[in-house]
Amino acid sequence: MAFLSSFPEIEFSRPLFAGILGNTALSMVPGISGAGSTPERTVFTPILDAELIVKGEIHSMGYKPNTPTNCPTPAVITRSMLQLCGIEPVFVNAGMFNRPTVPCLDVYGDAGADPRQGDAVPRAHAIFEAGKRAGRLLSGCADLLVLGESVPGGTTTALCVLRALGYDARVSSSFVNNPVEQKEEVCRAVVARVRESGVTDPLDVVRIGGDPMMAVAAGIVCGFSGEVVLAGGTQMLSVNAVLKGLGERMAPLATTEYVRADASANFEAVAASVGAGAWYVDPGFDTIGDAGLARYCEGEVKEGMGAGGAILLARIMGYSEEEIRSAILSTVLSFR
Ligand code: AAM
Repeated sequence: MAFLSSFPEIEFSRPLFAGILGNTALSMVPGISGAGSTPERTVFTPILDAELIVKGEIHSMGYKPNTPTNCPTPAVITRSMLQLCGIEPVFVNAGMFNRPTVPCLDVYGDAGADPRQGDAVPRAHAIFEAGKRAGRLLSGCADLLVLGESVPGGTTTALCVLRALGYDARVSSSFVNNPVEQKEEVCRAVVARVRESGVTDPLDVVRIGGDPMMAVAAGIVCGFSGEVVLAGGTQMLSVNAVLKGLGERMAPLATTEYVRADASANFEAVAASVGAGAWYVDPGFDTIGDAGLARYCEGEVKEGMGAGGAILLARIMGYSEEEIRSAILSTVLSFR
């Protein structure tokens, strides 16, 4: 594939990147998420991803937000692109178990609970409204908002919400071998609870079986006055599905070729049935010169922390494919 599936015709003068940080208790269930070196550590990955992007290194904890096989976090890619573009990112704390280590806009949400045991996001409606306010606030700073996420376990909650909203979705994974059966087990429980309760409001579906990022991201898209690009894979599809169900505007998606090519998921088909446009970036990690990034092409990590959208942003700001590739490589090497 070409570096970009097509070149976006977006007019903007003041771009901004925002990363939404959130937790779901599901990421601590062994086998669900590879977005961290152990299941227990996955809950810190959003905090460490943000710290890495802001500071270029990690001081607060003695480990990196890499995968169990030490494949580099996609936050390294996001960091390199924001440095290249000279963009100071903003982070939004949608709801986490622990306090972040960099300044964040805070909607005072809670970490998502295990949706098999009760409501995952009891205050979904309230944090959606707070997200709207955050979106209005950011409208004063930018006319283009690239919105990423870091929510380990978030592909499982995305599956729950997409299915409960009626989409024939299969979601991606941070692992090469997608733990499909484990995700289906969670999804069956959520869909059954949604059906029993008879809810139809998409924010009620997020309340029952989603994660805090979804409600906050949907709110930000509603509140922001300029263009928004949802930077992410199947998790950001679930945000568009929520927006569509609410009758609100959707945002085009930007993700990597590695998500599109994931045969265990059906990103393109779901994007088409939701009715959202998508751009795909293929930074050619197989030939970039780093063994960890090369594993993205085999299906490890694939995307995250808005990495695909950050690459797209650098490209539409005028940086060449080679400038982008060499910036990514040098950041990854300095983070080893
Ligand atoms: C975010 N940080 C990451 C990472 N992500 N660090 C390492 N690997 C990743 N894949 P799953 O549902 O399998 O946990 O995948 C979703 C997570 O993977 C999200 O946090 C996403 O941003 C990405």
